[in-house]
Amino acid sequence: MAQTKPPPFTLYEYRPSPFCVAVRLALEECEVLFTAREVDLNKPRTAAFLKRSPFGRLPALVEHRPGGELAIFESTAILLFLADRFPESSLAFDDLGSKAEATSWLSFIANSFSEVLWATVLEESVYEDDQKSGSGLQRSRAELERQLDVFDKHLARRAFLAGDYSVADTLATPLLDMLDRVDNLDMDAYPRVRDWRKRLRTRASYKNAWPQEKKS
Ligand SMILES: N[C@@H](CCC(=O)N[C@@H](CS)C(=O)NCC(=O)O)C(=O)O
Repeated sequence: MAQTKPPPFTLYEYRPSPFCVAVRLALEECEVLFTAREVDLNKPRTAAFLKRSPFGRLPALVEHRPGGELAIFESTAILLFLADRFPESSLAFDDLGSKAEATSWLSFIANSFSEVLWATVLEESVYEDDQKSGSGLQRSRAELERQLDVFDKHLARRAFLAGDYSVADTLATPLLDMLDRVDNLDMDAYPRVRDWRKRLRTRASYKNAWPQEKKS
């Protein structure tokens, strides 16, 4: 009987995590086959998993190579690895300049934008009243709106953060979806961000990321 080869990648993920969604999207952008393994955050991580992701966090990606496995943790590291690993894909960089530009935006999205967005969502819709800090929410909300304004102005001259579609947009995609969880955010004030989000959602990677589920 013919043996079918297992997919060359395994993605360890926690489905609701935007960082895991971004890696799934990147794998779709590269059109590579992978096995998805959901990790239960409530259970202790196995020693084998901690070898792949030393802090026990998701996502982690493993490439199965003839000489052994290559494990990568941290979504930004995984996205940059895939961009280099698949030079024919939409994630690949044309040259050092375009890599530098995309990496700048990727770093901002991964650090400043994601931090302020999480802080706002936690304060507004996750924390109990006794955990909330009114001044903390005001600060993060104001900073979130300031950042959206900068993105909006930046996108006046380009369709994606670094001109062409890049890993920065891949990581931004699930984080922009989190804006739905921010109370009374008027996206009409950021029309280019709204259109950018729409563009990202029409990509095949977004539609194909979860084959059994229909995407609106
Ligand atoms: N900076 C990390 C963040 C990953 C992260 O925070 N993952 C969460 C899920 S959203 C996690 O694994 N939490 C479990 C834990 O910290 O033990 C990345 O970009 O990959």
